[in-house]
Amino acid sequence: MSEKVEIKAYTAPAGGWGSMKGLSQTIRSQRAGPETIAEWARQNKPDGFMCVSCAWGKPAHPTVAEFCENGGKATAWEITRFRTTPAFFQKHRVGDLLSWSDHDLEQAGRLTHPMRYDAGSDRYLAVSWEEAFAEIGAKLKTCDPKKVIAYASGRASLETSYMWALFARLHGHQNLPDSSNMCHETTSVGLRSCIGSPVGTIHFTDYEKCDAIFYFGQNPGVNSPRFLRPLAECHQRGVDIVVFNPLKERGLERFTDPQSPVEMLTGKSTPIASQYHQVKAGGDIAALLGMIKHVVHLDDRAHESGAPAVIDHGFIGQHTRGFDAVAQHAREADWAAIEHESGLTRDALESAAAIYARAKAVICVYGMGLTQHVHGITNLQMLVNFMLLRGNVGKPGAGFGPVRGHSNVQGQRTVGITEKTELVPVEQLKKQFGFDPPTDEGWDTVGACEALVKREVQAFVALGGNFARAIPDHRLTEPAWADVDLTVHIATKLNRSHLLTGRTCYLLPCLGRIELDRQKTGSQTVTMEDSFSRIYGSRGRVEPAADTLLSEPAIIAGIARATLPPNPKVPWEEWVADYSLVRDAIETTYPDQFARFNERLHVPGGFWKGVPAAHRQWTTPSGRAEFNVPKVMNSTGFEDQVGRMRLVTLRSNDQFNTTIYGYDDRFRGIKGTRQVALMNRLDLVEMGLRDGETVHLVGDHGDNADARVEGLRVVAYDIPRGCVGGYYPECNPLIPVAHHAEESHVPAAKSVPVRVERAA
Ligand SMILES: Nc1nc2c(c(=O)[nH]1)N[C@H]1C(S)=C(S)[C@@H](COP(=O)(O)OP(=O)(O)OC[C@H]3O[C@@H](n4cnc5c(=O)[nH]c(N)nc54)[C@H](O)[C@@H]3O)O[C@H]1N2
Ligand SMILES: Nc1nc2c(c(=O)[nH]1)N[C@H]1C(S)=C(S)[C@@H](COP(=O)(O)OP(=O)(O)OC[C@H]3O[C@@H](n4cnc5c(=O)[nH]c(N)nc54)[C@H](O)[C@@H]3O)O[C@H]1N2
Ligand SMILES: [Mo]
Repeated sequence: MSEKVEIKAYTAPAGGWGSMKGLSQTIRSQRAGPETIAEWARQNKPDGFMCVSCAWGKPAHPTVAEFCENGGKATAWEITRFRTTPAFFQKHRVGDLLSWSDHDLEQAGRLTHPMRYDAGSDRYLAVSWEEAFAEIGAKLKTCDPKKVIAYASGRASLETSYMWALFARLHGHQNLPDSSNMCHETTSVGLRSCIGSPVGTIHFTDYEKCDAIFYFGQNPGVNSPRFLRPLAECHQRGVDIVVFNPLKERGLERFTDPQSPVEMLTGKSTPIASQYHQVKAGGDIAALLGMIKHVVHLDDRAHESGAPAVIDHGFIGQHTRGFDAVAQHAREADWAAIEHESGLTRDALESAAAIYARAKAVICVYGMGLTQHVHGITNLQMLVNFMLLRGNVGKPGAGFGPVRGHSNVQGQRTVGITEKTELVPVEQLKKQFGFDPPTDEGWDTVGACEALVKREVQAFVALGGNFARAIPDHRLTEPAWADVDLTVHIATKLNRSHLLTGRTCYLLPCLGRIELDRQKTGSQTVTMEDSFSRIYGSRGRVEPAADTLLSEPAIIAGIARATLPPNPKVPWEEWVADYSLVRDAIETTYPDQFARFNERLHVPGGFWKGVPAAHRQWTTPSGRAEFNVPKVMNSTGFEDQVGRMRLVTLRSNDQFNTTIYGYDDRFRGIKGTRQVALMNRLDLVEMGLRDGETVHLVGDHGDNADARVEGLRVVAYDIPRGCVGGYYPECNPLIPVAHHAEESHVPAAKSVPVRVERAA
């Protein structure tokens, strides 16, 4: 906690002066110089660098300031004046740093030197890069490759990610969990099984062509604020925006464009949602079923009266499979059950469905509110059912718009970071690099957590991120790190994962994307893929935080050369000298998606890697888009019981994942603390609790009945009954490792069974 706690409803729109103030606070807190302002001007521009925050699209014709409050914060946070030097580690023992908050650890600044943990003094000590690579390589050589994990957070470039995945496979494993496993893996698995393509199907320009948007469980005001302007433009064009979210998120209610002098000076704002449905956490399956039921009903009625059909039977006959069973299931569904499970009334769902039934082109947007549930796949299947009814995929202005998280998380999967053999061009790799890639399935994030808890992991090497903090069940996972032989973290800033040291432990500082990356052939460009499957070049220009830093490709090459026998087909050193050679290798491995890669990387607006479903090519086993009858009525994966609440873990406006910029969640009116439990007023009355009182959240799942997060302040909040909101990652100890999405294994962080206990 950094400042005075203040909890007061915030009434201003998203964007506007509030976002300006948010930016200036970050500039001050990072002592950022004029270069930060200069970099903001280059952010997300064709000749600039691609934002290190989210994966939102980079338009071909950017605005003057193509960055948002949170992208601006991310830039200032990376090019901060603060440094975490060897002197810092001399001063602070690891045992002491363990008591620091996530905010304070990263606030210490950019890491500058390679460091090795010394258990005797409980300190990190500076080492040379040569020593670090030599020891890491020697240890990795002695490990059973099947017990080595190579984690990747979704920020690393396509070049880095390709080298990373190749290094793992050359070593003999594909234990390649990545942040996507905690995020949109439900999209990868769910969309692939229904429409063949594992990613969104829309183009950026489809927002100019749609006439309705159905918007589930994504918070653009905080997590993708550059989306707010297209949304406001949609509203101004008369597009209906129908939102499903347990919380009233300000960015979905109204927005003032900070780049519009008129709006800024007059205080005018544009409303966003035309309907806002506060669905229960885990209630989307029922909400979608209710809407499907109504559309089927309207279509049946039209059929009887000879009026034009409401459902696109032509599309369904030509392109899909399984419609009749879903239509029949919807006809038979009981409104009382739908209302109970969704927390929404029949009237509300029918009026939402009426918008859908008359819209000619619908985009469906979604985020973690659908993917992070035990039955997240069923959420997506229901979304697909809904969209197929009127052929809303593969036509202008229509399709799926999952909003991805990390700036290159989608791209990492494209270039081989996956534990699944069927997604890897094994024969091509074999030919290209002359080795036999492993074909047994590797560990994903849940697999890695289970192996960790069972003490099966020999080495854990992380390309960025804060794995230990982002994963579930810290109670079981945190103590397990001490039993890992080798932990290695390639990172820009200090975080808690670096303090949970293995028997041998290295912390390797790298360049950030905004920094100039000088190699033998000159300064280098890297590439990213955004939420719209478009690929862009990104060039850093800022002087590196220290001259002792290496680039991520150089660090991977250093470790790989020390670990693997020489292979003339894998020219690590030449790749590091010239990243365009890595792009050539990527093009050879994935010729369809990366044709003429080096030529096209500076095309304004990026180049499109191609998504078959966007052309109505269904690469499913049946060759058709699949309807699926839901087997469950909600996505929680547990029974309702008296006293059991659904915990929804949330991001504040002042964080990027486990990076906590500050303690001001402006839109929710919570300042100075993250130790809160947001609850419905009626639940408080029923439990005899007062607003502002201190409570504990206690696990209520067979696997974590003794997990607790203590000392939370109750905030009476506009949230459906039976739900409680708390912050991620503070509430992660309450999520059991086993509580994850079926099939995709994404931890089910949006409905966790908990009980609320009054503090004594
Ligand atoms: N500033 C900033 N930007 C970020 C991030 C960040 O932390 N900070 N993180 C990045 C990453 S990695 C990701 S994955 C994305 C995450 O971006 P989002 O997908 O927006 O993720 P969350 O904020 O976790 O949750 C999204 C919304 O889901 C709602 N929700 C919860 N449960 C349910 C439910 O059962 N049904 C429905 N319909 N809604 C529900 C919540 O109220 C919340 O508004 O953002 C990326 N961008
Ligand atoms: N309860 C709950 N848990 C969740 C979620 C949730 O909604 N609820 N969301 C999940 C999601 S969607 C995600 S994506 C994960 C996030 O999990 P991660 O991606 O592992 O976590 P981050 O917080 O993004 O990682 C921050 C760290 O990345 C490092 N870093 C920053 N920039 C760079 C760089 O350029 N290079 C390198 N090498 N390192 C860098 C810094 O050291 C920083 O401390 O968390 C998941 N966990
Ligand atoms: Mo994410």
